[in-house]
Amino acid sequence: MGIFGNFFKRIKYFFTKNELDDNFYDELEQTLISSDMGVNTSEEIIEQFKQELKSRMIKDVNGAQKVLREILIDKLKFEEVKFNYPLIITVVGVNGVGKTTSIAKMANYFNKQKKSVMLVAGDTFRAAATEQLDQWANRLKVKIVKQGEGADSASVVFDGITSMKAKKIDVLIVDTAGRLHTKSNLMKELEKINNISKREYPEAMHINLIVLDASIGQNSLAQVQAFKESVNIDGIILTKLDGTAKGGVAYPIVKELNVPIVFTGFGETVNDLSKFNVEEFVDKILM
Ligand SMILES: Nc1nc2c(ncn2[C@@H]2O[C@H](COP(=O)(O)OP(=O)(O)OP(=O)(O)O)[C@@H](O)[C@H]2O)c(=O)[nH]1
Ligand SMILES: [Mg+2]
Repeated sequence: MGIFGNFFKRIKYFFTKNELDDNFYDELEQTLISSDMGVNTSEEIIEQFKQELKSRMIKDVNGAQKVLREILIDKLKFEEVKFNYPLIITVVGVNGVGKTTSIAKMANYFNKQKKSVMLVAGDTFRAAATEQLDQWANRLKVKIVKQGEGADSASVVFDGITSMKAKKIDVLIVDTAGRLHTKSNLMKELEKINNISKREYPEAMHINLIVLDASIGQNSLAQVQAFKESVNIDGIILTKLDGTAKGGVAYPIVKELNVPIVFTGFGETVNDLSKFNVEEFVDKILM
């Protein structure tokens, strides 16, 4: 199975098999819904699609496909996130979505751009979390700042920033715990991490990226809403697009957060990460 297999094949197939008749829109809507776009977003896209076809007097399937492409691109399009250095990325998201793996992938990504990287083991909730990040740091030969299980994660971040400044590191990437059953504690912890980062290094660029597992579809939306209430989210890392994910969930997520997808993840190795490119993403759907 290639990247984003299911969703893309289905929409391509849809355009090769259908004429622009009465059933066309209903069936397209069903196709969008079954791609994890959700009912509201699918309806909205179909409405806009109909209006565009009408106002531009497009009556052929090829022309229609191009219009749908434009709409799908437009909905995920943002000005490119430009990284400034020193850069501090705090990675948030619930349990198991791929935070730690994405951090390793980003460390590799920035290393390839000739930027120095340091990791912060801010998930102090369990010992294994620090060990896991430590293993990645060793494998990638990047520096790591850690304390261990039960430590105050904001204090690990404080250490990280102190060390980042002393060693003139370009990119600090902070891992965080993701347990929602301690939601209010978790959110307070994230707030504290954010405050300390900004206070200790106001000249740096600070961003919070939320990691979302595309393979769980609409459930990602509930996670987004929970985080959005408490932390400022600057961008999205959409992971596990290599599995059974259909990719359409990107649409309601981006609409809810109104921030761009910055990276996509599509596997378990450090190279399975791309800077998000909206045209490429949509062309896998349609072309
Ligand atoms: N197929 C696939 N697997 C992934 C991807 N990203 C992460 N994983 C796997 O998902 C599992 C969880 O990844 P982690 O990075 O540990 O997730 P986490 O969010 O840090 O989890 P916690 O620390 O427990 O909250 C691991 O088995 C990863 O190898 C991806 O893009 N594709
Ligand atoms: Mg983790």
